[in-house]
Amino acid sequence: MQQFKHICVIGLGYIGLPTAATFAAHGVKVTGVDVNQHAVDLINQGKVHIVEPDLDALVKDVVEKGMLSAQTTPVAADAYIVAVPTPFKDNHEPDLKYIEAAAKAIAPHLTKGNLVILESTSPVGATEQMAAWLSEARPDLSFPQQVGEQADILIAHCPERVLPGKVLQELISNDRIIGGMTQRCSTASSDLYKTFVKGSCVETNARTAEMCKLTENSFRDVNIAFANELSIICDKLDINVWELIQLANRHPRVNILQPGPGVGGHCIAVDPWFIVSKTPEQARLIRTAREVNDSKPEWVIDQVKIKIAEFLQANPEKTIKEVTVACYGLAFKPDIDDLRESPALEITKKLAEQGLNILAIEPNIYELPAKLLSNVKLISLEEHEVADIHLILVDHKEFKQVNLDSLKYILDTKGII
Ligand code: SAJ
Repeated sequence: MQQFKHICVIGLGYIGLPTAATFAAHGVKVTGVDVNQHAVDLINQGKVHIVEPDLDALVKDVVEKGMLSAQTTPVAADAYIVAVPTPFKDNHEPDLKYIEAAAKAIAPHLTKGNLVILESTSPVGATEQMAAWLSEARPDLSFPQQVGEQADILIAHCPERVLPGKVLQELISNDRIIGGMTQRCSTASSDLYKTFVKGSCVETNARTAEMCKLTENSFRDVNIAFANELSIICDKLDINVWELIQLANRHPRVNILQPGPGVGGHCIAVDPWFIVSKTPEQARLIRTAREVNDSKPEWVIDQVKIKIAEFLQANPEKTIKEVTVACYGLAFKPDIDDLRESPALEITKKLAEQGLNILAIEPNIYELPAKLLSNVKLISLEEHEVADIHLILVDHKEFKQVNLDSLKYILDTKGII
């Protein structure tokens, strides 16, 4: 079994930092690398720049023990883990510029026997591309794409699959897909992850590992799209979609997910496009699911307009400028403070742009993001009754604890009432 005493984790975001801290807590010395100087400084003080349960205490502990330190450039190490973002460009084509930059930063430090693992969610072929960038920069070393098992440098794709909000638990308990470019690459990667992974380390090749991660998130996206489409159909047919799904799910082989205001976050709304961009002709269902989920916020906004019209008809003394809409939740999913790619935030912003008075109720944040206009005011849940229209966008636990049933003009996109 290969021993890894010192590793370098490139990218200290939502995945890289928890991974770095977990290795450090299990006896591996970790140098964390990030281009964000502010994040590096905070980590070196034992603090964190992202919100994830228990991460702050873990980082503090491993930094104090001298097992984790951060800097802006890589160093020589036994293994490198690349956990940088893989966004898409305007045309939904994956953008590998951060992987390229990471490969170029690692390359000068590589020595024979090193392992380089790509953890970032990536389109099929990205690991081979990373290997090509590394070999271009280091013609003195051999790589798996050139000499197979004899390579000086071992390369694998081991996608992260942890759920935001449960990252520290799932890092340890989930099975890990290990996609080595050769068997030796897979064996070395399994050895590394077995430092802390309690689930199985399941070995395959790099391309299958890439596709596996994309498949998992596309599976969820397609299933959420089904639920979202059902909710629109049910609205037309005057059927309660929540009751319908509950009833259908009583069938032993049916398990429909929940509709909502759209799909947010930086994974499920992004990763399916990596399949579509490689195989546009074939990935018809996957593309349609993305389109269904992406169009849901507009449908919600149309529903709000209908509710406002009803309200104004019943309250002719009011003008549209005087109508107040309370938006319950801004985060991209329940019980977190993460507003990135959030359909709830997008809907709130678009309603505000139409000149409506918006009251945002988001128990997980203390100030509104700058991109919301001044006609949006953050209020506490206790003050909710001042609003005319009530729009539930996120099923935060706090919202389930108050009685909203008696409110007259209410739109519940999450089925909490
Ligand atoms: N959503 C629904 N209905 C549902 C479930 C979710 O509308 O029934 C919405 C949520 O509100 C949210 C979005 O989907 O806006 C995504 O939330 P999520 O909880 O399904 O997933 P993420 O994005 O937080 O994390 C996913 C996970 N993937 C799968 O469950 C297959 C996680 O395991 C991955 O590691 C993560 O993506 C990632 O990093 O790729």
